[in-house]
Amino acid sequence: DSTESLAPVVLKLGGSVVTEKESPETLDEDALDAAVSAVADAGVENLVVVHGGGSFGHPNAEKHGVSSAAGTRDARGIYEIHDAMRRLNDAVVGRLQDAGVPALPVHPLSAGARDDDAALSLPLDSTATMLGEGFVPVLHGDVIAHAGEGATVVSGDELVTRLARGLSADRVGLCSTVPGVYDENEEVVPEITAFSDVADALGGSDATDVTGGMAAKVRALLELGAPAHVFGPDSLSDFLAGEDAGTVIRG
Ligand code: IP8
Repeated sequence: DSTESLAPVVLKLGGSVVTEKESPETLDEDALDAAVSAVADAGVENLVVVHGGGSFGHPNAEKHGVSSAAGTRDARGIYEIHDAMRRLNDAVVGRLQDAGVPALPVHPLSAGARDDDAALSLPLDSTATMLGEGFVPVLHGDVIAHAGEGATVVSGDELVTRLARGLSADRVGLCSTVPGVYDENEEVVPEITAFSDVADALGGSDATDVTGGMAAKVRALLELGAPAHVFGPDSLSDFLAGEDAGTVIRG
């Protein structure tokens, strides 16, 4: 990549933050407004936003039996999943623009792909050029063409990893509904520098993706090459102001 000098901040807004997870295709208006205001007030230069699906996209993916490993060749089904995520992206981009943030959409389906080992490729020229021109690119979990599978899901977390590495991000923020990574006593761990710091709480050093989100997430974030902060909506302004928020993961 020829995009090394930009050193952006990559912020993921979890689907559980911006939508009401229990009601199909419903925005969490208050939470979305609060997140949008925090981004607008912070005025971070070189910001890339990624959002997940929450109550958008996931139900459609489930209906068509599509995950990041299992694909479909049903173009209508693929488009249905993409369209749900695109409509959520429209809402996020629209609200950011209404708040004065120069947000623009980037749709992974149109640019990314997986090879037959499921490795993700996503050219970053458009995102990097948008950043260079002062825009705030807003990507989203999506479906993408996958060699040998048709199309599969690409999660917001995978996009964060790709963006952080490919753009040599300065800092990464993952804003979800939990205030950080918990220890055994459900206290937020302030800093993780090795998986062994949280192995007991997260289910052992051999735990892989199947045991669920956090262990795999922490492992991926330790490999990122940029400090990653895992925090809840109340800490979004702190993170954007450059302060430590929630759990800081430094590999
Ligand atoms: O919520 C969802 O992205 P995620 C993408 O970050 C879908 O896993 C379901 C199309």
